[in-house]
Amino acid sequence: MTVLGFLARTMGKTGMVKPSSLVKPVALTRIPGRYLAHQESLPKLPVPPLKQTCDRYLAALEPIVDSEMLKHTQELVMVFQAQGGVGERLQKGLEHRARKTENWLSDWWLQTAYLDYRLPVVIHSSPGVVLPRLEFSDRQGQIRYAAKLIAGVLDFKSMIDNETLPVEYLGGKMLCMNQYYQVLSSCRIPGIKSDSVVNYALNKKRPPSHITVVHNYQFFVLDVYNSDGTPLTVDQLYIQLEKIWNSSLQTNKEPIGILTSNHRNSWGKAYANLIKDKTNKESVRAIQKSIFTVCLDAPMPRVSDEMYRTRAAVQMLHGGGSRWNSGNRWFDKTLQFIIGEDGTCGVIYEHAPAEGPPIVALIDHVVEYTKKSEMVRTPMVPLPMPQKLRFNITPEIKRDIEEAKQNMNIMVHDLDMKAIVFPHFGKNVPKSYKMSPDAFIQVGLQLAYYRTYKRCCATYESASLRMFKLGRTDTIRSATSDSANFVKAMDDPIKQNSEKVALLEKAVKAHRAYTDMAIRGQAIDRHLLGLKLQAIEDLSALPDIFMDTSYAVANHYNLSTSQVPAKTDCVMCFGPVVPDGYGVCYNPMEEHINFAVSAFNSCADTNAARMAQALEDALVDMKTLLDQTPKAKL
Ligand code: COA
Ligand code: HC5
Repeated sequence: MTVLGFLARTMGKTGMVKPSSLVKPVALTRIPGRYLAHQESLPKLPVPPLKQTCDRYLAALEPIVDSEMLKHTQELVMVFQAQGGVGERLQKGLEHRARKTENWLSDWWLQTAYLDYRLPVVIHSSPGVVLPRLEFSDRQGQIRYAAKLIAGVLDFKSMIDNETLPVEYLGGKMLCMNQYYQVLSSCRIPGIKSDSVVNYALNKKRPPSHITVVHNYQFFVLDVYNSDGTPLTVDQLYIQLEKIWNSSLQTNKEPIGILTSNHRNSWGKAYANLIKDKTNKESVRAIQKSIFTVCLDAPMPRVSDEMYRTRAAVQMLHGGGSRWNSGNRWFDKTLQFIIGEDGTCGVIYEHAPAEGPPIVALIDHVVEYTKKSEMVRTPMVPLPMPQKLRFNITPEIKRDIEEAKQNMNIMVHDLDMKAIVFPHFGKNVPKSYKMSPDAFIQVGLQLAYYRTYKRCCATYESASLRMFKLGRTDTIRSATSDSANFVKAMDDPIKQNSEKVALLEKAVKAHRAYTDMAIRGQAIDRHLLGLKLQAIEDLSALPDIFMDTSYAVANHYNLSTSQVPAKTDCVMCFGPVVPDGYGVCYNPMEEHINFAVSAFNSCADTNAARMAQALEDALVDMKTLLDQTPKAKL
């Protein structure tokens, strides 16, 4: 893991208004009309004032480093921001970059957070989404649901194509919609040192008209549009899927897709070798170009109802290992819908092109669509057999597959996951106490961590920067001095409840204030990253503040968290970003909250189930504290 942890990963140029050099190789056209007008009206991401970031950085360190380290860092920061010093010079460089680009951060972010990040995308980068359990448990149910789902995605796609997607808002401000144009017909491509992303949707002349379907590790091209440009109907899709299913009954095929789960450098090398063969190259290209991928998964081992969500979460994140469904994927594909024969359904997506919210908006639409759409059998013209993608497996490719299988199985064993429904309350309770639900949950996480480890840790929460053109995310640092004061007081028998409540309120307010600052482009993390990258471009040596232990501690996120709200009652999940950390994703509904907590089994100090329990207890105890303290005192 790099010093920056997740932060060192990136995002970049997904520019669709002005297409990026990273988004290759098709001829990109400007999207005319509404979309462009909307995009042009968005403000540019600001570069925060240098002194503000320096002050806020020191404040953010207070709860997570000791006083000696803090004192040392204060001195370094003073030198860094001194008049005529290196900070000022870098700041000017950043301001210049901001003037001449649409977004000073987005290319850097894509590159650093994603394309240069070399750990496997599986667990370390790609998030999963588990849909509410479906009622089917056989092949027919699986195919029927897959047909409806595909039709639902195509329905959503028509809104993207026609530019009729409703513009989204956050805090009363319009959001950048660019990410919606990046998720279909796109794919990550491995490289030896760095990856890239291709997007075929931007080719308006001949956009792709097929999806890929994978069953028993065998990939198929399924054309989803009729020759007149209308999408296939649910019953047409059903018939086509049935043909695919019936011609991929053998279960002894090489799981070629598992190559995509490997370390990026290894996969980059294997990829170069794989596509030397013309047939392989064409097959890979067909997957990369496809609008999205549908994985028809084999049933997984049955588990108790209590364990179901956890098992489904890992099926989405990694597929269960080489014996199960891990080979039934192309992990570089931006969007993969997983439909298990046993009714377990969900999504895994490759994170480079987009954040969770656009993916979840698409999922919400598809889930509603599948509820409405009925299969009506109508006579129709026969459709051609979907084309099976061929791969020539040389001994070298076979070796790469075996290596990828082994590594995947190690990762599968190492992932410790616990998905829970927090049943006691949802957004309703914090709201009734006039508190931000998200801030309440984050303070609960701080309490859970403090109770477990008797210390506060660097904590990351994703904040959307989509108020700005091509905006992605910044960091809400949830460990604040105010949250530290509260978590230390909460279990202190000397403290009165009224004092604890006052500290809780203060911590929640501080978190909400940090959130407001972050979504307005005034948080510290992307600014510090920008200054650091500017230094790499301009200077021969990194300024001392970036070589400092405090900076390493600040970027070692033992808690990496994200709220992804959805209308659908689904669970979202991702892996930790440091070896001794937790990944916590939550979807707060009105009266309950879906959480997924991940950790690594190889770390003796972490335990996902224990943290999930600590979180449940913390939130319940916070509510009890509020309930027990007379209103007059609040
Ligand atoms: N009293 C009563 N109600 C309150 C309140 C208060 N003091 N503060 C907030 N609320 C209400 C809000 O009005 C809102 O109401 P709604 O449920 O009717 O919409 C609700 O509580 C939720 O607000 P809050 O919990 O404060 O969070 P938020 O919705 O503003 O979200 C973030 C906060 C950080 C998650 C959001 O700003 C963000 O950035 N989201 C994107 C994150 C992201 O991109 N994640 C994925 C990364 S891949
Ligand atoms: C479907 C849920 C996706 C959530 C993914 C997410 O939150 O990704 C974060 C992106 C960012 O830039 O903050 C990264 N994180 C998983 C490490 C929190």
